[in-house]
Amino acid sequence: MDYANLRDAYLAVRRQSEAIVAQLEPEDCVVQSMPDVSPTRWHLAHVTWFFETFVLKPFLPSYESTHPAFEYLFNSYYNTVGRQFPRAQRGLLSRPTVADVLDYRRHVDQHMQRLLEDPPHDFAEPARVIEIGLNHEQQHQELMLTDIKHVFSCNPLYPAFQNRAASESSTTRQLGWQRFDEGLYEIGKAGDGFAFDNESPRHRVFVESFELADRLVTCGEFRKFIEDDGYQRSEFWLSAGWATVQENQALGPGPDAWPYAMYWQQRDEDWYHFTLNGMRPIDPAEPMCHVSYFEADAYARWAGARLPTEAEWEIAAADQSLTGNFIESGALHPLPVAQDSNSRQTFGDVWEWTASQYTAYPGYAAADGALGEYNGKFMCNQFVLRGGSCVTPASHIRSTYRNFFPPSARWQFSGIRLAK
Ligand code: AVJ
Ligand code: FE
Repeated sequence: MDYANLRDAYLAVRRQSEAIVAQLEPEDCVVQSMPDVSPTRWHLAHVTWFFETFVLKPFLPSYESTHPAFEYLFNSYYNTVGRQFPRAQRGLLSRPTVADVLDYRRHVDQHMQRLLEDPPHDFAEPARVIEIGLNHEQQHQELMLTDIKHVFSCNPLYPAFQNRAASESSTTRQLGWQRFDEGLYEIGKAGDGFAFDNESPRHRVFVESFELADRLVTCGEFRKFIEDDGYQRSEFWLSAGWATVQENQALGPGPDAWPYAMYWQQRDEDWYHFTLNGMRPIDPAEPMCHVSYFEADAYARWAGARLPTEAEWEIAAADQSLTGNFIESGALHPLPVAQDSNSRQTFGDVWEWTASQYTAYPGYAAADGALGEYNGKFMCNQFVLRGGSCVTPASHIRSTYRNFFPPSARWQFSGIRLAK
């Protein structure tokens, strides 16, 4: 990426975050509805802190921080930088205000523009970090939408983030299977475009022959699992998943209530779910969303199939075009695949749980210093998800991209593709 493009990219990504916030009221931006959720205001400040901490402080000698306390408040998890304000208490802060944080963004943007418009001779290292910072802000754009959905879902007024009309209840293709031969394949970062460190190094994997579903599991299909008492039958569940179902059943109604799928509600005979477009009837043809790894895995076992490994997923994705229902479509919700479409829904719509633990690729080493804490230290007790979702920016995703969450997490836009 040349530096003029980097400047344009910087401004575009920063404006995109502000466009999301423009649809919210300040009161929306300060709520933390559960420990996993961060207030919008925190996201806006944290991505700004990233540029201040990792670009301006080391690479722009004239830079002066206007709010030294932000180093502590908006540090997410970088022990190399210093101590952090506790994650679960981010919603306790009424100050700095949303307006203060927007001022902080402008201050950092001005200095970033100074650096980008008049880059010093040895700009390679700051440019590399700025590129990480832009990809980082895109990750937080997805998290802002994911988190505000949870915040709104806790409010009995069920506020809508936007008001996109729902598609008419539709039909989808019969599920088909695509077969892949056994063999030695390569996965991981290829070429010189941006990738996170956890996608490297590219390496060989041997896979047995397998079959992959040619579309995502739908809400209608998942509903059959519910109606077949899937949440009451331990035979489908991993032990840790079964324990999670039991614990959460005690919580009663609300977005965190299991047994039913997250954000689902039954009213009389009809099913509704909460979306970024408000409460809507569930279209049985649309992709199932907001399932945990445990639910995805139990569903797959009930369906007589399994989840794909990340290698299988990437092998199948390698020749697919990088198109799909991303944030830019404006739906902010997974969409059904039409009867006559040959899309496999590989990219966009929902993140697809894989059966692969999130671990280091052979030969992986985290970078030295604070940015080495970005991905590597989370390689324990999480599973890999692939493909991006309807709240992922299109330019953020690629076939080698590895997202990761703990197996009980279900507030992400996460869904199911079957393999066998
Ligand atoms: C890759 C989505 C799990 O949410 O912590 C944000 C993304 N990394 N800031 C996360 C991330 C640093 C990360 N996930
Ligand atoms: Fe972050």
